[in-house]
Amino acid sequence: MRKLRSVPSFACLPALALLLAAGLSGAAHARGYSSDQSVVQVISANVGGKNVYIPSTIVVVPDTEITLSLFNTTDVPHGFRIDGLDIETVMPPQEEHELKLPALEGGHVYQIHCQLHPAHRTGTLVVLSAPKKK
Ligand SMILES: [Cu+2]
Repeated sequence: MRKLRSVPSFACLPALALLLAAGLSGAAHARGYSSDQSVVQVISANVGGKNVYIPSTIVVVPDTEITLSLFNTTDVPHGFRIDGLDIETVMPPQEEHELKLPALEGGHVYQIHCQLHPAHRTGTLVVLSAPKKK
């Protein structure tokens, strides 16, 4: 039987290099990529009889002010509350609504929920860890 050797995989290096270039330098990007994360779009929707946030996990970079563009696709108001930040808003039905987030410290995860209807499905806000300084 042939013995398998553990060989480091270098296949992911080009992708990693692209991510580092995009995330750290803010310089030119390959077509279709952007480092602009100033606005994140989220919708509140009813899927299969359950109210959900789409995306249910929002990922943002640290130390950067972010605007959430919230669109409530349903016919009733829904809440959007981030307990750990003591931030909340009410999204009017069928309307787009902006919520500004302050610059957040990296490496934290926050739960998002509808304060008007606690039974609704929750979301998560993930603030990425800051890149290590050289
Ligand atoms: Cu709700």
